[in-house]
Order: sequence, then C-alpha cells, then structure tokens
Amino acid sequence: MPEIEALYESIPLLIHMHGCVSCGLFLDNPGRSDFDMRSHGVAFTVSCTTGSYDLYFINGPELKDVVKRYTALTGRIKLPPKWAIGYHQSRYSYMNQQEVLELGRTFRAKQIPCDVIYLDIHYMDEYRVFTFDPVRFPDPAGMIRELREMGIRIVPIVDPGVKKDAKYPVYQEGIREDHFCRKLEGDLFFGEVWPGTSAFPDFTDDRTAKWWADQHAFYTELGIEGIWNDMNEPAVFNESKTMDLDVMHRNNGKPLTHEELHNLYGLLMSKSTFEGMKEQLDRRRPFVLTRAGYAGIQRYAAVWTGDNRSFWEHMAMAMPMVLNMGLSGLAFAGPDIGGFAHHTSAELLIRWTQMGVFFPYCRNHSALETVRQEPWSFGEEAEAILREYIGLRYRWMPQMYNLFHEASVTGLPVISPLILEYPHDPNVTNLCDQFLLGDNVLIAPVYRPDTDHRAVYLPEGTWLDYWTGEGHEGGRYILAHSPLSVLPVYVKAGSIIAEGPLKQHAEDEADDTVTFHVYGAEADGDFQTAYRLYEDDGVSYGYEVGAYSELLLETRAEQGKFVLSYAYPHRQYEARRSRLRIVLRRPKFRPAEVEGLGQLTPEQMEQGALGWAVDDRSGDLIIQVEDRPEGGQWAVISA
Ligand code: MIG
Repeated sequence: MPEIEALYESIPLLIHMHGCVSCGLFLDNPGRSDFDMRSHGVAFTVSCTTGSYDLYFINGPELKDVVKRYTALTGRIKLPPKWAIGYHQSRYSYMNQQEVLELGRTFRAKQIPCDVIYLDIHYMDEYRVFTFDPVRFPDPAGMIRELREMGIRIVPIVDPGVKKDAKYPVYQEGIREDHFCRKLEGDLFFGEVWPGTSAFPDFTDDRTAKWWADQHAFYTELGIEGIWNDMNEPAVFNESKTMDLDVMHRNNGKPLTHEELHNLYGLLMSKSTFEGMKEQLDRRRPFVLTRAGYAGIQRYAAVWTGDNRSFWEHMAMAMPMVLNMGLSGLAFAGPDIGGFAHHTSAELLIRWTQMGVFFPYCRNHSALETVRQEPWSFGEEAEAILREYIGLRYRWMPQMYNLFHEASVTGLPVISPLILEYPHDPNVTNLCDQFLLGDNVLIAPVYRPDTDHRAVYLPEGTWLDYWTGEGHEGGRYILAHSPLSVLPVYVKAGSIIAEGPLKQHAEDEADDTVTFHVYGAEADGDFQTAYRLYEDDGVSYGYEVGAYSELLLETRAEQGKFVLSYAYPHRQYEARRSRLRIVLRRPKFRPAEVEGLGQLTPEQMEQGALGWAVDDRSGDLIIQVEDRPEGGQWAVISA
C-alpha cells in the first residue's frame, strides 16, 4: 500500500481457519507482541517481549462461534445513540464558530442529512484540552445550542497531552493532585505534542481515570454528548513516537512500566472518557470515538482507522481493515471517508461515500491544506449523488440500528466478510473487495477510477439487485453495471429489510413509518422468512429497563397464498407512526388480491391510504396497514 498501512489498534487476536473449522488465539498482554505467520512454514510463532500473559484458545467450530466467544470474553459494543450512526462531517480543522454554524446551515439548506460536526484541535485555546479559544469560539454554548436546533451535534477532539503551563488550571490540578505519568525516580514525563511540552495523565490509576472523567463536565455543560479521542497511543513527537518505555505507571498500587502497558493507554483513556461522559450526561448515551485501543475497546468507543490518504488504494484497503476489525470485536468502525491526507477528487469522494454509508462508522474527514471535502465541494452533479447516498444511509437507519442492536447482543459485526456466512464456499476465502451488511445484503463498491463495471461474486442463493429488482442466481461471478451514480447492492431472496423515511438527522421529527421490503416472496413451496425490528428512543438508557419495542414480522407461503403477520412480542416504546408498509419486491407470483384489504392506486398509497396496490412498472406489491399494538395478519392470494 502506498505510504502507510498500519492500524492504530492492538488486538492480539489470531483467528485461524482450517478447512471449515475455525479457532482463535488471544494473547492478553498489553506490551509488545509479535505474530509471525510467515517465517516458519506451517507453524505460526506468537511471542511477547514483556511480562506475563494470558493465552486463550477460542473454540469454533464456526468462525461466528469464535467471534461470539472472543467478544463474550472481551466485551461487546454498547448500543450507541442513534445520532452516532448518522452521517458525520469533519475537517482538520473547522476554524471558528462562524464557519461551523455556516457549515450546519449549508447542510440544512442543501438538504444533505448530517448528525455531527467535529471540532479538531483548533477549537482549543493553544491546544489546551478542556478549553475553547476565546477569539475563534467566543460563544461555544450558543453555537452548540443553535446547531442542536438544526439537529446537529458537536463532537470535539480531546488528546491526552496536558500543556505544561503554570497558569492552566487542568495542569495545575494534575500536578497538585499527582495525576501525571512519572519515571521511577520521580521525574515527570514530558513529551512534545500539539500544545508544546505536555504531561500525560496516568490512566492506569483509577483515581486519575476518575479525575479525567470528571473534567468532561466542561463539555457536557455546554451541551456536548460525544468526544473524539486522538493521539492516545499515546503519540508523541519524538524519535520513538511514543512515551518513554521506562515511565512507571501506578496501576492501582502494582506499578508497571510503560513498556509493559503501552497498548492499554488508549483504551484506558477512552474508558475514562466514556465513564465520565456517561455520568455527566445523566442517563443519555454518550458517544466516544478513539484512534488507539486494545482488545475490549469496543465496550467504550467506536474506532476510526486513522490517517489514511485520498488514494484509491486506501479506499480499497478500508474494506479488509474494517472487516477484520469487525471479526476482532470492533463492530463500530470506519475510515475517514474521502481520505484524510492529500487531495481527494469528485470521483474518489463519490465512490468512497457510496461504500462508506454502509460502513458502521460513517465520517467524512480531511486534513489541513487539502482540498475541501464537504459533499458540495465538487459541483452540483457530485453533490446530487452524495446527497442521494447519504440519504440512503438515513433511509436504511432502521436496518442499521437493528444491526447495531444485534451486534451489542451477539458480538457479531455489523458488516462482515462473506466468509463469515459462507465458510464452505472456497470462492470467498480471500474476498475482500465486497462485503455483507448483516447476513443478507451484499455491497460491492467500485474502487477504481473511470470504471463503470465491476465483477461481483454472488454466493449461493438468488440475489436481487437493490436498484432494479433484477434477480441473479448465485454461486458465480456477475458483471455489475455501475456508472458513477450506482453502487452495486444485492439483497438475498428470502430476506426482509426495514427502511424508514428520509430524514435530515437521526432525531428528525419526521414520522417513523417503517417499510419492510420482502425480497423474492413466494406463494408456494416452503418459503418462510421473519424479521425482528428493535426500536427504542435512540438516546436514553431506558431500553435497559424495558423501554423498547420488538416487532416481529413473519411471512410464509401457504398453497397459493402468501401469508404475512406481525406482532409486538414487546412494546414498551411507541414509535411515531400509525401505519406499516410492506413491499413485496419482485414476488415470484402474481398477486390477485389481499384478503381484508381494498385495492388502491400507488398514488393513493403514497398519500397514506390503507390497502394494497401493484406497481405496474416494477411488479412490486405494496401493502399499507394500520400499526396496532395487537398486530395483524393478511393473506395475499396468488392469481
Ligand atoms: O498529528 O488533530 O488522526 O484525524 O485530524 C495529527 C489533527 C493529529 C491525527 C488524527 C487526525 C486529526 C489530526 N491528528
């Protein structure tokens, strides 16, 4: 890969697959470890350079079992606030309050959905964490309030380095209360980072972690609900690029060197951040984004892949990276869309965004002095395509949120390599330029310039083109036609996908009418499929005490009829809607009537009338029924 390919995470997990049998090896040691799969023929060597370790053998036999067991051990993602899985916009840096407000207004004026704007290091007063620059950001509370009225949240960056400055209260307190890392002899460790000479909190001591956590009241009092942790490897501008290895961490009375604990630093910083935010936010879910992390980081933070480049190769590389992170427990991950360093182009940004809206974490971010990368930076044609795809993420929000909920329960990833679902198919063993969203939607991004076709491998089964409804038999490659406005997406026949209305942000007051798309429905044979839709308020912890709903939609073929029914096994959260829509996409039979419902025109249905209609162009059957707590059942009679 050009320029750079290392990740900032340290997850010492090896998953091995032999034949179709998988197992895992997790080396729990936060010092330096080496996994060598190259030098000794069939043998792998695993070693670490410091301290004691725990070695876990994780049984399969399925790859899924390994991921579930590994995450049972190290933890699973927490259900994020819904706004955290919307579209996020970032730049190093949005320089002042005016620019940030203008950015928010532009998103709304252009009707491009957005939930979050990030503040990179220039928002601070000379890079002092827990401050705002008084000239560039004279009224952060006012700015944040105004953005919030537009439905946009602010997520500021927080680095671990605290500026050495006798007049800076955070530094004073850190020194007075002895929170910073020291050498064995007692000298403080200072490193050069953005603020200049800086001290580093010793997060290995609970007392210091709590101190840091409490500092976040500074942000929450301004209305901030999310924090972006950067430089927390920790990165230091020196030869070793990190903290001196002989720094002594207090580690709650069992001191160990930085060499022994290095990989924990980022995790412990984000843990403290998460816990502080959670406490301050008073029963609302915080969002933490981190660059560095160790096994288990998924419990506290989403992870982005750090400083990539605006290169096609880096777009392609994001797929195996994020897929591997998913198998390593990090279900909430994504790259800087469009690429961070160097100049992006209209085409690269479009293709990258098309892919990125189906990644778990979805943020456009770019570096200082690169061309602007906001969705409107490349003219109207590009803007229209970007609007369409960002909007698509919002229309898929019910599906996405459902997958996040499942990931929080099972530990399985939101997007996965095909091998997770088709371990017996040798064609997918090394396939990393296409991926699955959940277990039944196949995304095949175009990641080369000037390309309007790509090869797509479809595993066994029938797959329907998401855009045209056209069916393809799997177990083979097809050539997808993919001009610039088209991302190839296929849905497996027999699946149900939940879509919602287009929203400008996750908490948009628009109604929450859900449309269940049933792909490839049949009225004969043993066709049967079900969908469980999880919903809650998207922001609070109410779901932990039952304030959520679960809608179960079941469909089956029954001798010339297609029977569908829904029920609420649990309904202690009420979505803002009165109707449900069910669309049979490309049913394999011709619907003659729907028992108990009247036939309407598609236009009448658009206006919300209850009944059924067939869209003559696509052949889709559209059903609209009342959403009632007691559920309901209907039969579609085949002609
Ligand atoms: O030395 O805060 O990965 O996303 O924009 C660079 C400035 C520090 C690295 C992060 C990047 C961020 C940048 N930071």
